[in-house]
Formats: sequence, C-alpha cells, structure tokens
Amino acid sequence: MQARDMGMCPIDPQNLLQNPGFETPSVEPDGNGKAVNTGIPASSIPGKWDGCCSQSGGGTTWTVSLGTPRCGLRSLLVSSTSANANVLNQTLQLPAKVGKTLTASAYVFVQQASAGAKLGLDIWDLTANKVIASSPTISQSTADWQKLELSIPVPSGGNFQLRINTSGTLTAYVDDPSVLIP
Ligand SMILES: [Ca+2]
Repeated sequence: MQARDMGMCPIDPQNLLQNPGFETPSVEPDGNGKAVNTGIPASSIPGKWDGCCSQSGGGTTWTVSLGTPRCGLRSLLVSSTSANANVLNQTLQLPAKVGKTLTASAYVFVQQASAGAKLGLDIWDLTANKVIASSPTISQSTADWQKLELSIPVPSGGNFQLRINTSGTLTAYVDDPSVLIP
C-alpha cells in the first residue's frame, strides 16, 4: 500500500450525512470504533452510522481505520467473509425534501475481492421497506479510490437510509460518503 498524502478534502456544508469522512474519534477503548455486523449491539462508528443484518454464517466487520484515508486521517475498513447482504447505514428523515432529487456517493478502494463479492451503495426507503436505487457495484480489486454514485427522487415520506452494502468475501476501504439534495 503506497502512502497517500491527499490531506483533508473540502467539507461540503450541504452534505446531509453526519461524520461522512469517518473523522470523528470513537469513544471505543481502541480509539477506532468498530461495528461487528450482528445488528445488536448497533454500530459504534460515530455519527449515526448503524450496522444491520444478523446472519448465520460469515459476516461483515466495519472498522474505522487510520491506515488508508482518502481524505483526513480516517476511513472505513470493510471486511466481509462469506457474507450475505450486509449494510452500514445512516438514516435521514427529510419530509420537506420529498420529490427533490438526492445524489448519494462515496469513494471505495477495494483491496481484495473473491468471486461473487460485491460492494455498492443503495438507498433504502424506510416507508416502503425496499431498495429504491443502487449504485454500480464493484466486484474486483481497484487500483485506487473509485467513486460510486446514484441519484433518485426523495421517496414519499422522506425517510430513507444511505446504505453501504457488501456481500461475499472482500476487503475494502470506504471514505467520504455524501448525500446531497440541491
Ligand atoms: Ca476520511
């Protein structure tokens, strides 16, 4: 892994997510903060991030990493092992934005991906209880950070989640997620 020196990315004051650069230090004793994907307990990654989805075999672990930030000091290390769909999500409640187009994005850097592994973003409609938009997914290692993006109108009710969705067996970094609604 080459050293990266990109410094702090500009903070977009319009970004609706909390802790989008994963920069907020955790209160975890290890100083990182980590979410083992059991659903209970919820994620301890600061900034309203929550893990989801228990499963019998395999799983996904999210750890705030100091090793490979795209910007700032931290990024999110995602490690999936024979996982079904696993998500790290952040809920947004924006009834005033219904019908306006949201754009969600994040940068990912996939270190290793076994056959069948996938990493992508989606929007989960909390009213309809379904995915309403998905970014392209990445299923192979990448040479550098790669941007994933999607756009969709804010659904009826305005309650939705941005989800970082991973399955199969892979190791990747995620940084700088964003939800913008002009
Ligand atoms: Ca960061």
